[in-house]
Amino acid sequence: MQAPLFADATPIADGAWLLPGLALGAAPALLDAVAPAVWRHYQVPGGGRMSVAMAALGPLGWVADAGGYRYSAVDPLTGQPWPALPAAVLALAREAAAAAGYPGFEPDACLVNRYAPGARMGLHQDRDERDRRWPIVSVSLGMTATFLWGGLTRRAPVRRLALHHGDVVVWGGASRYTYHGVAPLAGPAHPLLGAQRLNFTLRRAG
Ligand code: MD6
Ligand code: FE
Repeated sequence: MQAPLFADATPIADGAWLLPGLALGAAPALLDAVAPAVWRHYQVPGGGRMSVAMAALGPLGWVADAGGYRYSAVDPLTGQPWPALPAAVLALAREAAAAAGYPGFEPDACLVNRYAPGARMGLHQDRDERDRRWPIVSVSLGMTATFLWGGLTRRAPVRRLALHHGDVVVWGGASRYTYHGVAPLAGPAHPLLGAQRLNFTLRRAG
């Protein structure tokens, strides 16, 4: 692993870094950016609905429908483009990616997940993006979550990692297809955001 460019950078696995508090400065811009978001609970192939509410920002948004999962330039719910990714958020994504060893990252999609207490995300891989060489930059705001970090197969052992308000995780390289999820949200409300957690994942999808 290379010498980190961010003093508090903590290695998680090969290609994956935790950058504690790196997003604190960009939090107001992130909250402004999602203010106009239209939230929805996507249906999953099994027939149920996700407990996490989702929205998207930027040129491409991740959507789930009867045809599966894909990226779309328009919101199927509104027929409109997704709200824009503000410059401050793009700057944060570039800074985080560079700090983790991925210079030149230009995200074109940001999936936003909103968790109420009890909401969770099952173990999954993120593999709908075209070019696996780009990492994913994940920003957490609000209540602390327990992130589940598995391995490259569904049955690999799972580590538990606390993600706090302002924390950034970057992963790519050998970790790009790691199985991961989020345990049911629990614990005290956040002083600023109340009883919820927001997670922003910035990606190069197209
Ligand atoms: C979440 N995050 O933290 C869910 N995926 O709410 C993800 O599923 C995720 O944080 C890929 C890369 C980073 C992530
Ligand atoms: Fe994911």
